[in-house]
Amino acid sequence: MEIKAIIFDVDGTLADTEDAHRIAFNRAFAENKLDWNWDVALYDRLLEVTGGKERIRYFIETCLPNFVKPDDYEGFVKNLHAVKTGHYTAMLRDGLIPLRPGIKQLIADARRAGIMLAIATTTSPENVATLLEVGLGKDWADYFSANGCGDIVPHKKPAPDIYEWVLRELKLNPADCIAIEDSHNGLCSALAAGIKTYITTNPYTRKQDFTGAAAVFDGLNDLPGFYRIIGL
Ligand code: XBP
Ligand code: MG
Repeated sequence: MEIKAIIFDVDGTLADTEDAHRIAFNRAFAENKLDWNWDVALYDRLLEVTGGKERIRYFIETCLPNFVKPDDYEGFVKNLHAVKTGHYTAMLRDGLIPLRPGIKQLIADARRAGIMLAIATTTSPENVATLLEVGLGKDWADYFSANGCGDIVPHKKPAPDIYEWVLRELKLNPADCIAIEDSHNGLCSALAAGIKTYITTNPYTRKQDFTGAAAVFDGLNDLPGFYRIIGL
């Protein structure tokens, strides 16, 4: 197989972001005078649902049976999530969330080899832009031929929508691409779009089910080894 494009998940794959997301959610709750606290164990469970707004709704539905929803419930969730995004991007701008080892080199090597790069994530365009501007530099967007983020598709991962959107943008068949993911939901999404998928685990996803993955790594520290396995 000749790899024409590498499609990257963002959260957990390009950077270990989930704890920063968790802290940002907690700051948004405190700022909105809500006595909610998502600790690591609870967040681990809430990660079953992708997307920040969807995760807040899931928490309310499953953990707060007595919560009285405000009249504008959608607006309430949207506002809470916007405040969370503000806290999260501030942490990114403060340089608290570096790219994972090997990522910058992999991107440079792929570009040199003429392989297209793309993003397929459930997180917001704002979060992706801030992470990659800090991690790769101001011209980061020039590196990516498709940038699939957040709410541009109706169904988030594990649905295949975001990967299908990226494939349309790239004008490539699934067989021309590989995906790099960190989670079960991400794997299901990429596989459902027909894309061969490699996993790099992180502390939140290490014990998840990766049946169907082409290979599972605990990181990309050993890039030559990774290239051998993926056939580059
Ligand atoms: C990541 C997510 C995201 C982040 C929060 O999933 O589920 O929801 O946790 O980001 P993936 P937002 O890595 O599979 O894309 O709050 O911006 O949604
Ligand atoms: Mg992920």
